[in-house]
Amino acid sequence: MRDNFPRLGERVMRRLDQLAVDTDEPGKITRLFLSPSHKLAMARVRGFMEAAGLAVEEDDIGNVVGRVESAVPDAPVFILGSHIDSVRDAGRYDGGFGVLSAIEVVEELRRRGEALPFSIEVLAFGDEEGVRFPATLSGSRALAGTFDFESLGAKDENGVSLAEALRDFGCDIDGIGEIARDPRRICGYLESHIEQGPVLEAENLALGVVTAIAGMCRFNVTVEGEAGHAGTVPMQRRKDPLAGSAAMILAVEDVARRTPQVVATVGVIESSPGAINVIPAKVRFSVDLRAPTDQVREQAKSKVEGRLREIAKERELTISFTPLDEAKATPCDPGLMRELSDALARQGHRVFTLPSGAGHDAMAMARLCPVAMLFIRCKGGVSHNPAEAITVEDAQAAIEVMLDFLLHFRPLEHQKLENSRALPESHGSRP
Ligand code: HGY
Ligand code: MN
Ligand code: MN
Repeated sequence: MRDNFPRLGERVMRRLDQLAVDTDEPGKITRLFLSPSHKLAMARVRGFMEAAGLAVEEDDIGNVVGRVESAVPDAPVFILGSHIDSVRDAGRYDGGFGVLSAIEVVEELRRRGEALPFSIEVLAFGDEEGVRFPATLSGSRALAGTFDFESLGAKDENGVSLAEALRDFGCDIDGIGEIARDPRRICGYLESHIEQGPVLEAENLALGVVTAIAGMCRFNVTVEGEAGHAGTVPMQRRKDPLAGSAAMILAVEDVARRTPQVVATVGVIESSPGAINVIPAKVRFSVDLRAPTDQVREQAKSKVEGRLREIAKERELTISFTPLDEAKATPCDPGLMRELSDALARQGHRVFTLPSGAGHDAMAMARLCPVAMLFIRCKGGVSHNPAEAITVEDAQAAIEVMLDFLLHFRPLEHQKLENSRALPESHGSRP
């Protein structure tokens, strides 16, 4: 931490501790999309943005948008940000760090009276994780103009549809289409985020530049058999979907273990009717499958499906697959990567690049504008876990690098209003 630099990292850490209080599960951090704690977190982030001198709005998909105008007329916009929703029993840095560090950077630019040739928007996206509803990245997809309107009908575990939840939250779903940004006006997106992996720590580095974000697909597998009495049906005559699912889950793991760079996770399983003395009738489990390239991921997915169908056939079970969400592998912009690497070097860091196995809002934003990500080391690479941890020194270093990046960034001529990039198509029809 440099002597002549304000200790912004300390305030970010304090604010992240405050944000951690906005939870739907006291004692844990669980902040799902459009939940009461999401509303609390939006109000808290709005307060931080207003204190930093940003003009703040809340849009109709549950994002908080802070904006500071450039003095240059018709200046393009550079977007910073990340997400404020969390997984269940989460850590306190995933997403929130990117939002609060961006607010610190903008406040410091204003404190110094820096006049930049672009306006800045800071986004606190409300739905990156996709834990409550099947879709993910709803907030950033709305900005990119790729929001899937058909996802409005999808329901959460309580049978509440996304459309109902948005209305209950005070959002106007007819306004979602207006959120899309004009790609001709956006000159870039930079997201700072914890690495959620062990690489930077192993390299003894605080920060790294992301090269690409792994693509992912999520789907449910429903296995149906024959319910029966646990005491009377002989083992050889059973069509047990839970025992079958156990074999299938091991097959998912086996395919991923045998396929380089592929990861696959079964995170949720439900069995019905769910009685201790009843052979289950039906089981549903989730699969989250990722790979650095879409081709490898699609090959692995069809291998998994083939293995599961074989097991179902052997055990006389019926099986069906329900796609939930997909996000394509996303390369970061080489030009922004180079600028971010230069900022790291100027700030005295060894330049290190690495891919992201985790998904991020930058995947959606890449459909709108060039994107870059700055990773910050996290202890043991642990994330999606309350043990997630970063240091104040690394938080400070990230803020200094982001500031340096913005002070040196100059939107390419072609990114101003002359840019002829077509507006991205938006998914699906209105409900
Ligand atoms: O699942 C992910 O990779 C991200 O945390 N949403
Ligand atoms: Mn995240
Ligand atoms: Mn996450």
